[in-house]
Amino acid sequence: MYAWPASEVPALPGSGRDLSIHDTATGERITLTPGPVARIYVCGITPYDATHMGHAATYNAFDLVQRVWLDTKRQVHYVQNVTDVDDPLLERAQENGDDWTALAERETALFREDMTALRMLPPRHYIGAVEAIPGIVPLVERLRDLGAAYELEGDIYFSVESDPSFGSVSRLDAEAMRLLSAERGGDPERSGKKSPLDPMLWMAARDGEPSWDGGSLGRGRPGWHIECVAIALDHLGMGFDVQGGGSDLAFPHHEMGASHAQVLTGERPFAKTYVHAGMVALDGEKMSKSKGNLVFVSALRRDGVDPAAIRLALLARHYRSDWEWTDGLLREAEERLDRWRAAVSRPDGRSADALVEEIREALADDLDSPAALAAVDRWAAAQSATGGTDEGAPGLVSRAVDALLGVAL
Ligand code: 5CA
Ligand code: ZN
Repeated sequence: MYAWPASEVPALPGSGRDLSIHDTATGERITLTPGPVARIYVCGITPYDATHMGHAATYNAFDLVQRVWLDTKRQVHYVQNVTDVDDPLLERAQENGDDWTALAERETALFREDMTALRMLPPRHYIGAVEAIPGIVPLVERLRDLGAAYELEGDIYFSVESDPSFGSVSRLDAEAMRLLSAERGGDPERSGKKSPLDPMLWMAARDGEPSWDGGSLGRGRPGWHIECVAIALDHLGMGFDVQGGGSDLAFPHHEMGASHAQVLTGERPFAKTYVHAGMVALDGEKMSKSKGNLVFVSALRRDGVDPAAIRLALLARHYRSDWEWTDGLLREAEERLDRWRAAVSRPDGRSADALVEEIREALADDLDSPAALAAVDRWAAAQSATGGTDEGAPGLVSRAVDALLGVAL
């Protein structure tokens, strides 16, 4: 499907630094050294409700990864999916007496608008689960032929025991895996499975639910993890640079995806690095569609909030920490935006060459966006206190803030 329009990324003098980032699978910092074309897969939305600040924070983190890579003069091959058929989407449509395809299309359209307004760079390939089905079916058939998948009452499950490296993404113990599996879309209680953790690859058609021709699998619909594997393998291949998402995807989603792909291809790794953003909460609880404690990007935009201020509010928190959304954070971001805009609106100013390097250094250091904001704050404060005579400085700051932080001044 189509994605959304790209905002221009201004070129900056000199070159950026290689990104050092926390990798979930090793628990360590890794300096990423992709080839001339960096490859990244970021898990997309399940479109049954509007984009909330938690989603926006996660996509902001991976937008920064791209911007750091672009600043090192690499191209970026970015792929994102849309889980446009899955249980929560069908359940929500049923509750509201809505058509599930209309719901998915409406919420995906709103997501595109939100991403455009926030200046998130679009993926090169934006792929829906439904359109990926013809590519998913042969993968499930191959897993079955390899003895890594089995049938249970018409449904097809993946056997986690078929992957000797299962567990290497999240490094959780069996009990933690079991709890998270139950919480996040798995069915550890279903009897007849080889291991309680085994995830579904193909769900046989249920009455009243949409289903597709699955060839030798029979009619049905795809499981969640195989969806992202099929799309990533099709558009990026094995060994791509980064798989990203919120920390709630480390297990089971990214663990299972890595296992599926590794068993399918006999190669490792699926992604070279697994990067996870922290969870954004509201009133002490993780913001989630199922709990309903949400602040929507589109609602703020409707209230007249400048999307650049929303983006600055996201940047004020480190991507890896869990944090709480507050109205105060948005007010601080609006004030910061005003200060920065006043500082760049002057015809000349304090030299900004060192500032560009400070922003680059902060982002290369595990995407330390709060440190990058602090550096711009210092420049803006000095600019309004004493000024300067560098005619290129305000323009350079605008371009750097746009190129590296996605904020249009
Ligand atoms: N469609 C799947 C991924 S294939 C999915 O998880 N969709 S989602 O709509 O539930 O989430 C989209 C992205 O937002 C995921 O990366 C998820 O980890 C992230 N996310 C969801 N809730 C939050 C939150 N409260 N804070 C930060 N990130 C979040
Ligand atoms: Zn995914």
